[in-house]
Amino acid sequence: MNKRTVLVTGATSGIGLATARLLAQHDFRLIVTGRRKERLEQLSQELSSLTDIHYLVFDVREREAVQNAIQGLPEDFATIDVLINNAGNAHGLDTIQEGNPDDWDAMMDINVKGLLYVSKAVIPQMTSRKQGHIVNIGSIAGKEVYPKGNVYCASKHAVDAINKGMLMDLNPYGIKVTAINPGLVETEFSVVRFKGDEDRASQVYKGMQPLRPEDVASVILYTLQLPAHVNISDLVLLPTDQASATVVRRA
Ligand code: NDP
Ligand code: 8X3
Repeated sequence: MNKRTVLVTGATSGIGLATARLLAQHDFRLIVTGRRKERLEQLSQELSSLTDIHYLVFDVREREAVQNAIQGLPEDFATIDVLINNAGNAHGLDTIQEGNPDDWDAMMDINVKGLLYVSKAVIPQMTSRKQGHIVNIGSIAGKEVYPKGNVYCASKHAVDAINKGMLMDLNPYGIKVTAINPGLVETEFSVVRFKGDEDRASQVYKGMQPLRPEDVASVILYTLQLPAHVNISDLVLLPTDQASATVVRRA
């Protein structure tokens, strides 16, 4: 079988980075994206002995830049077999009355509209080939709401709805659509949420064992390796220490 080409958004850190590293070891060619060019350059160097890799620098919020980058891919990377919509973050953890509208904009623009823009740029080639697989990284926050999670939860509930909609609309084309919804994963996520406050970020995982980004990557790989007639449409992945968005066993 020919190697499939996978486009991973948000591959400069956390889940996206771990996924790129794992897929490179398993017969996938890679297009990695993000805003931090130096990290993408380093990753391309790191993985180039394992697989063909190409990187694209864009902010998923910029619709035209997304479209131009994907349309401008060199010929040998132009056919995308798998899209992993991973780029995203939480910005702030505040009550609705205290929330910062700039944070709300960031979360809706990146987690929801950015995912749509990238999907819009990739889906036409999948529908025309009647083949493809889209993996959307949602969250336990897309299944439940927790105090002060309001807008981040709304953005991930939107991803949940978009995943269901994609599954229906792309069904006639034989395209697989998968949502992976992790609970607590220790990445740069909380550092971004708390605007660089590493002490506060580390408190999120205090006394419990969170998922590692590699754990999520291994589940993504599993969904990509299933036979052609099998699709995981929606999966929640929690650390053993976590039972829901708000129930976490801590030492
Ligand atoms: P990280 O902060 O470690 O990684 C986030 C990635 O998203 C980075 O590569 C970043 O790249 C990219 N990104 C963020 N904003 C933009 C943007 N505007 N344009 C392009 N790329 C962007 O966090 P995680 O790995 O944890 O997060 C990955 C996904 O997993 C997110 O969708 C998150 O919501 C989800 N998730 C995370 C959980 C967790 O507990 N960590 C749990 C459940 C879901 P760059 O800054 O270079 O642009
Ligand atoms: C990230 C997990 O619980 O911080 O999506 O919302 S949580």
